[in-house]
Amino acid sequence: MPFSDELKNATFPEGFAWGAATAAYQVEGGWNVDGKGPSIWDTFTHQKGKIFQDQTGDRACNSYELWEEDLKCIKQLGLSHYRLSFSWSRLLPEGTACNINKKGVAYYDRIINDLLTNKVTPMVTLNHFDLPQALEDKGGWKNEQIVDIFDEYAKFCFQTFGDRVKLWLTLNEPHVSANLGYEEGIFPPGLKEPGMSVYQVGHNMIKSHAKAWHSYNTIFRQEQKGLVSLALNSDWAEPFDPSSQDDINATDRYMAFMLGWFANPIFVDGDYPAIMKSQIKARSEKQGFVSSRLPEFTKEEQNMIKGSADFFALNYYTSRKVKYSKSPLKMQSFKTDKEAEGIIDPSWPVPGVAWLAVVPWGLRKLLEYIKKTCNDPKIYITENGFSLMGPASLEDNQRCQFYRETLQEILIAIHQDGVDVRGYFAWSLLDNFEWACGYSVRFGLFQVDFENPEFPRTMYKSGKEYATIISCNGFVNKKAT
Ligand code: PNW
Repeated sequence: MPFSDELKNATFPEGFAWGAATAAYQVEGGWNVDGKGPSIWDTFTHQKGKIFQDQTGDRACNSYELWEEDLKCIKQLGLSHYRLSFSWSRLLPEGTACNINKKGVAYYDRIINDLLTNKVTPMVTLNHFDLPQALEDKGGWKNEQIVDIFDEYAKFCFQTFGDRVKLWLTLNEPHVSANLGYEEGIFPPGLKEPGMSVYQVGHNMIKSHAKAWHSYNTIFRQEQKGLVSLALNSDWAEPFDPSSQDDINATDRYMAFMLGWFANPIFVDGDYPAIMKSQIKARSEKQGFVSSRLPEFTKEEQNMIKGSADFFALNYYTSRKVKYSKSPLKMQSFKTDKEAEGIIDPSWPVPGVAWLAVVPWGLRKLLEYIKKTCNDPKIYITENGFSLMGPASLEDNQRCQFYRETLQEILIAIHQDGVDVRGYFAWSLLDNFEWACGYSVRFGLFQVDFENPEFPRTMYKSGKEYATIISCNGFVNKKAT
């Protein structure tokens, strides 16, 4: 997309949130110290053959001990906001409020207070993939009891930290946890139960989110005056062959199965997208199931879920060209239910991790799509980033260009398309433990030297680029490069 002359001097709206994001398991380390209970990621990474070179987050960036170093990074960038997640089992080692770990509370108190002292607004994710192992032992996200247990945890956090934290996300990327954890088995709990658990888990996650939102709304909102949502990831998708009706329909399904699965219940009408319901129902029936493999919400649940978010939190990384892929009925899986295949256009660069084709303009299109399909919500982009294979050079020129182009697309979305974008969080503040890829993939604005026991942080060139954009609230003072 050309960045037109009239927008050359455009700036971001006043009060735009300039952030960077991390997640507890990916940065903290300190996996078994000071009373922390294990999470499913501790269990998973301690098994052989699950993660690149059997790496673990046992130490990660050691942010548990080096928080002050992270704070320095945040200040160097000039961030107005910082997104972190709480380790549920650091706060509640068994997952429930029967046992509260005071040292865990003190750790997050300290982070929150330091941020506020430095005029940085915290945004906190209650659960970013790392479910307490004690809860997994009781069935985890597959067991409906998780809805009440998550609500108890959320209330504990609102009660304990809500006097200072005003931006909350309940869950991170339910699409990713359900698919990678229960369908493909490459994230914990490592199950491969195609076309079944993925929907049950998604269902329980939606209800967990909605119940926690209602607790906030009825018990805490009046006093604390914060906002609560959940972070949804989505690709932008376009038909592979724009003249093929099959590809056009497949693209609709691709978006419905990725974004609509969660966005439609919460932001539209309390229920799954119609095309998702009909597709899974028809295939389930023909496979001999008495009812759809996609669970149904009761009317009461629909009413509880509809409208249970105060803003839209979007994680955007990549785009796809979508082809219709007819799947034999006997094949039962999330992918074959969707009957749509996402393809990376050969002209799109893939500099780091294999799924991440760099398509900055896809973000503008996706923002417009969300504006249209989700009732024009306030949108925070809670993750967006560029990966390199590690260790990566400090001269990360491609990543500099990526941040410039992406932020220009957001400016166009705001000024030309009228999308209500309130903030942007780069993924990530630091190079960190990139889940199944371990430390082989680097997303940071700061490089971390994992070989050095002090885990020194050094700003990449892209960090300087981002800091300059933040200080200008756009590109105004930027000389042509
Ligand atoms: C998101 N995939 O996860 C997460 O929210 C971050 O924790 C993560 O580091 C970031 O994106 C970069 O990966 C994803 O395999 C994990 O498609 C895996 C996938 C997508 C997103």
